[in-house]
Amino acid sequence: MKPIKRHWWKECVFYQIYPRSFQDSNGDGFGDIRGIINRIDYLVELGVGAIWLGPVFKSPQDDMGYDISDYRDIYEGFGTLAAWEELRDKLHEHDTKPRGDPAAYTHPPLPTSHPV
Ligand SMILES: [Ca+2]
Repeated sequence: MKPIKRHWWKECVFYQIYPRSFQDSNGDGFGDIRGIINRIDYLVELGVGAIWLGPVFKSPQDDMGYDISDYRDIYEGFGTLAAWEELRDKLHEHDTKPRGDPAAYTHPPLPTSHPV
């Protein structure tokens, strides 16, 4: 009998986070990466194995962050690249995998002059 091939992504709990509305850490009314970091214990308590994270990349925000202008940087409303790295590292400490929203990767970065 052929052994069953197990895949982590078929067996763990995914939790989708839309960063803009998940948790605001500084009172500006806009969810941010620090807010997600502050809620990691809650996510771990739920038994979450992977985070499906909406786009936090640099963007003019004409399409709620899906209009990414730079995949190598973070939109300032969400925080900094250092905050993103802290989130990634803390999730890994809890054996939780951060995963980007696939829809955010289907569009090439827009030039700043692109008419949206
Ligand atoms: Ca905020």
